[in-house]
Amino acid sequence: MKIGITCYPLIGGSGILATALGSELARRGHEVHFFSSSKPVRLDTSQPRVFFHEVVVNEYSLFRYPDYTLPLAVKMARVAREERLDIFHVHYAVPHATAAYLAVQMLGGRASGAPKIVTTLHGTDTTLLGQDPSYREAIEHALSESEAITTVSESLRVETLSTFNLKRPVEVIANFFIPSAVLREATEVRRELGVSLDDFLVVHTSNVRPPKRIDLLLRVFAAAQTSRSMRLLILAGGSFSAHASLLCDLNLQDHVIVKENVLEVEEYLAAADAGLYTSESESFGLSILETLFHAKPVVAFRVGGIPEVVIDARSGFLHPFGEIEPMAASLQKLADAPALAKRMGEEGRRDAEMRFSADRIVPRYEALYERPGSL
Ligand code: GMT
Repeated sequence: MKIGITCYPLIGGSGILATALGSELARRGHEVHFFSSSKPVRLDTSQPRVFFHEVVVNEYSLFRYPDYTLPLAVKMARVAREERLDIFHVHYAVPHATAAYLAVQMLGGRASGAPKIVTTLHGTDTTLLGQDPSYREAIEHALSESEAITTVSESLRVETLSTFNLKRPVEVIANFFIPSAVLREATEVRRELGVSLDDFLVVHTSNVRPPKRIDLLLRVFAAAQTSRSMRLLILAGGSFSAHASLLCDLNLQDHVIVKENVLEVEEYLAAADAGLYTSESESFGLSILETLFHAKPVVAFRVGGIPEVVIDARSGFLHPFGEIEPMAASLQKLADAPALAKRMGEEGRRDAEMRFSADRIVPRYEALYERPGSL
């Protein structure tokens, strides 16, 4: 098939997932066309059957705010016409699902053979923008014009159904992950970080935006005292400056290592002993899945879709949101019992491979694309 994928290009779960999906579809013989404002960070355009179409935004002086939706819709319509695309698969509803609808209308509608729209909701497009009166109706409209709607977890499906008035089913297709070969040995990575092999290295990777609750991350870590020296590595997909003062207030400067805008997170995940995640809301937690794939147990709050990814007491420890002391105690438990941490990590990897591998998930999207249209 010929599939158009629209996503955000930056470090963020929806763009990362869309990029992995497109690459995997191309590997399986489909032709994949990406639409975004710049090349998605993990996209390799040297792969066969993968194309990237940059959406250029003009900053006309009359516009107080630059408009992205219309140039995106025009680009999607033009490429669909020239390349005869079968599918528009948009990741994150705003504004991608609306742009897909406009593109289909520009092409004369579905009856004229315009691509089928598949919308995958990733989280904040429902949980945040879906609650915003300036967006809710537009999202609901775009979803009702999508041939298929998917969410990345059951928790997000339930929230989507209670947020929007939808007349079509919402299907859950979970995220997947394909670990790449880790090139540097753990010892080398730890040497770079100044972390000894005896230290218990806890890793956190996220875009460090407000829902990730970096304040709680630092407080949990500060509360976790153990007989073993413990270090925290934060791989921040953005600037960490907003959190620097709390780091000092908690006297953690010598225990926390912050690396900003690291694109290759996997070698750090592989070199760590456990993952720590303190989001207040998370539809799935792709970073958590990446951590599990590297055989590290995860300590996290039991929010959103996280319990669908981490199995409490098997691949990690989950606690009610905001409970700092029990979270810290779980970290201590793992640090003080390396065999337990290793066993839980292995269990997590086995479980992740069984439930969230590309071979399990990607055929579900292919089946959706092939299903006869319903609009
Ligand atoms: O807010 C973010 O974390 C970014 C957002 C995105 O769309 O890039 O992440 C969402 O999508 C990811 C991929 O499906 C999920 O793993 C994240 O849990 C989800 N974030 C939230 O729900 C807050």
